[in-house]
Amino acid sequence: MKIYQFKSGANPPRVRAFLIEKGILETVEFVHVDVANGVNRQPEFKAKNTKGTLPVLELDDGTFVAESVAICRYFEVTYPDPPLMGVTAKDQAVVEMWNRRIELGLFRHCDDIVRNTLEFFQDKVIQDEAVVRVGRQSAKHECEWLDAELLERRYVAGQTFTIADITLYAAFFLGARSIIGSGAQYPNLARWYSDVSQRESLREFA
Ligand SMILES: N[C@@H](CCC(=O)N[C@@H](CS)C(=O)NCC(=O)O)C(=O)O
Repeated sequence: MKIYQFKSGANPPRVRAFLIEKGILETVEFVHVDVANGVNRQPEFKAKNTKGTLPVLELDDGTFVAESVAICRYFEVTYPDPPLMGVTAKDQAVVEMWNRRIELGLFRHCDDIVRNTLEFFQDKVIQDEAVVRVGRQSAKHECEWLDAELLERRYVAGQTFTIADITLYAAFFLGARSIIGSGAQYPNLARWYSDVSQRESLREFA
């Protein structure tokens, strides 16, 4: 079993953090792909994932699985303990709801800002200042909403740490950290961030 990845970025560390939380990082062989030199955009890599993105899981039967959450799902089913995606039908639905809300909300807005501002993406996407403006405004609204949501919960989806916390941490890595600033305006989000930052798994975001 292999995972094609690179050290930085926001998505490969989501999967590594998930594997560390499960205590199974060592069961996987990591293959480094030279994204800086566009190796992921060349035919050899695109034969594994036509989107050219990372991470990609290669199973022993030759199946390729892209998309961080899909890769995490594979490991959740094959190594159920500790659960990071809920156990009962209700818990699984609640965790998925929160993970999607974070991924389609704050994470996406922060990702939009990064892709539309960094020089690295200049020849890869059409950069648009309007997307950055809307992204900043939307990210701020998401932070306000999440701050209220976290008033009575330790973690994003309830009282236990789940994949939704890893996704929110990835959004912080992408830029939400600078949006909440000192945290004075977002005390619950700041408390959540300082709490989860203690976890060894999240040091993968660097
Ligand atoms: N939705 C995908 C996104 C994957 C993605 O965009 N990965 C980035 C790294 S964070 C990538 O491969 N970037 C290199 C490129 O687009 O050339 C996931 O959840 O894994």
